[in-house]
Amino acid sequence: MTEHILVLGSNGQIGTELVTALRKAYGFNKVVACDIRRPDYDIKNAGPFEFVNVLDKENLKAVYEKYKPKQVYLLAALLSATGEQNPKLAWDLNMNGLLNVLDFSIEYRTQKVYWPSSIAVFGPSSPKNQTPQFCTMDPNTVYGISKLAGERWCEYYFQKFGLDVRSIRYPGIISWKAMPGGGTTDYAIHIFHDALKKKTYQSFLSAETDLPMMYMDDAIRGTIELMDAPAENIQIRSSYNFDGLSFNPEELAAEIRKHIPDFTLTYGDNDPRQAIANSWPKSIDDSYAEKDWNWSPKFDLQKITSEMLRNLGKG
Ligand code: AKB
Repeated sequence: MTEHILVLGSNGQIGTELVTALRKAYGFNKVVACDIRRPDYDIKNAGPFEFVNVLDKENLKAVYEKYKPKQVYLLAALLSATGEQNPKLAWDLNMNGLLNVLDFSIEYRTQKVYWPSSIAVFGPSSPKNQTPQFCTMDPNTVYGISKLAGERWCEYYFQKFGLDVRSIRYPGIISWKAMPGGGTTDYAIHIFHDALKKKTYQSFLSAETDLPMMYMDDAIRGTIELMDAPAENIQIRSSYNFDGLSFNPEELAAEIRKHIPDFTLTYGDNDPRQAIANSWPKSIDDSYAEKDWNWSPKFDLQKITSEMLRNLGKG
């Protein structure tokens, strides 16, 4: 085993920022960005990069063979909204991508594996407010179904093979560096782009759709804190509930108006993402994350709004 860390799916919204954070923590050349697509930046001058398709076992094995990674982060996935447009591909990528990574991580004795789950594992029969870690789970999107099945596989590989795999159920992640990749929570990013460009935004979710959300800086810090925690503290081997804050489009618009007073928010109708949002929790109880690895978010709605507008306003 070498000191290398692989980030599979490194060009996405989370991967882009996770690679930077891991390189800062573990060394620039130790973190290998891997994606099926060429990144926007100049590959030659930007630290190690490999073209990897997690569904292509030969290709994936060759990267494990080359780096013998001590840690692997698997972020390649189809999200809730795009998953519904292509359910079979979403299942294949989200499920077989995970199984390939779990298998090679055992074969190459990878010390730790990170795989994100999502609030999409919950469904219409799950409690809506302060949704607990353990409760009825009946996801009705292919994304949610694949994440719930993936959680069970992660726990199975931990129990059966001793693989140290760790996971978080991400809420909607709000960030400005890279665009989100086809989720139900994406309105909470698009709204900032349009507020700055056009002073108006048409939301695909209705005014009072409360959803759990988190600022990217908190999500990255939480992910690395979970991975750095002593193994004996990690009591949940499926995936941890992980909370930042909850808000709805109307509350977000009100906060944006403190900076852009003439900002207007309108609402579309009949968007299929509304039904997905309606099936998800409004807020999350993450007391296991708090207890096991001291999780505590730092960004509230005020801070997120000013950071988003400040950073996007520069560009
Ligand atoms: C999505 O909306 O699909 C994602 C998620 C909550 O996992 N952002």
